[in-house]
Amino acid sequence: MADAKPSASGAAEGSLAEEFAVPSQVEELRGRMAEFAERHGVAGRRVVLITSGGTKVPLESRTVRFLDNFSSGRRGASSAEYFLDAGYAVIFLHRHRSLYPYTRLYSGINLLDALTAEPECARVVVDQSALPNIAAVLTRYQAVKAAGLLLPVEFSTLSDYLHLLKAAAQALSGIGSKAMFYLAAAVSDFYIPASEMPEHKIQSSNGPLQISMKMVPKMLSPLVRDWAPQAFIISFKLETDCSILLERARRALATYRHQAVVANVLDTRRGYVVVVTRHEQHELQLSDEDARHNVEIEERIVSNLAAAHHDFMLQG
Ligand code: 9Z3
Repeated sequence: MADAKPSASGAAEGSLAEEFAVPSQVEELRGRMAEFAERHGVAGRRVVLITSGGTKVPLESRTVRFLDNFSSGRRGASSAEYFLDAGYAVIFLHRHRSLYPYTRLYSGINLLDALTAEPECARVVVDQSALPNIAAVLTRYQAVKAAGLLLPVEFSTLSDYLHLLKAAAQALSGIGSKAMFYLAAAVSDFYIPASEMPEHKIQSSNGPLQISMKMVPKMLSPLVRDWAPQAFIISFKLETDCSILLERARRALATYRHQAVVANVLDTRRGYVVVVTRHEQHELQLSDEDARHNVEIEERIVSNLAAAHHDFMLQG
């Protein structure tokens, strides 16, 4: 008798194990994430795993060139702050050097322009007008740090991201429905398997470059079914064509059967998103007045999802 066809989630897991290099620190990071989740779970706190930033897909094993996914990391970093304000502990799985909670507020500023060395260099003085709200932001950051509420974990490549997402899911499995996955990272749909990748830098003397890339297995399948079946899972859907956005978001929800999709269009993502769930959809939009008061759409997204997570935990 022929072997049964593997399920979508089984096939994705198989391909993860066979075709994506395991990052060297994955065991240590899994342990740190598990300890973090347990400590906060025992204290009755909800824990959110936020993914943030774009993945990098190498074209050569000794990588000179790579395919990147667009994401500044601002959505993930600002959302982390709002989740912390809402009482969550946060695992921040982010692309190396993408925006980071709190420091993101000063990413456009050259720090050295805000500092003056006093005579003899015994002290360095901060010009607070060059770093808006720095005292208040520093106080919030230090309180979060002292309470151990934010655990940063970095990825660069798609392989790092996929393995660390699995490790995070395993680490959070002990806290059941108290865990939320907020998958805001922009993840590549395409990659070159290690077995097909040239070792050395591709030579331009060989003429125009033609590459063929494989489809990245959809890890939402094993995440929802096998790795974190009790957790509250949110994916993001990014399109540039608004006419297909909601249909794609609903299709993702029907395929993976997780709790919600946050749908956004690249050009309008800072002011408008739709939170799509199985039975409803909520449009979240900033008004001109909100924009004048520097309200961020992530505050609305997090408030909407934290309330839905609360209801989800009561039902479970
Ligand atoms: C998003 O849609 C995020 O909202 C953004 C945030 C990446 C647009 P920024 O970091 O932007 O603030 O500059 N993330 C998900 C993107 C994605 O790759 N989604 C996949 C898809 O749409 C599914 S997981 O197919």
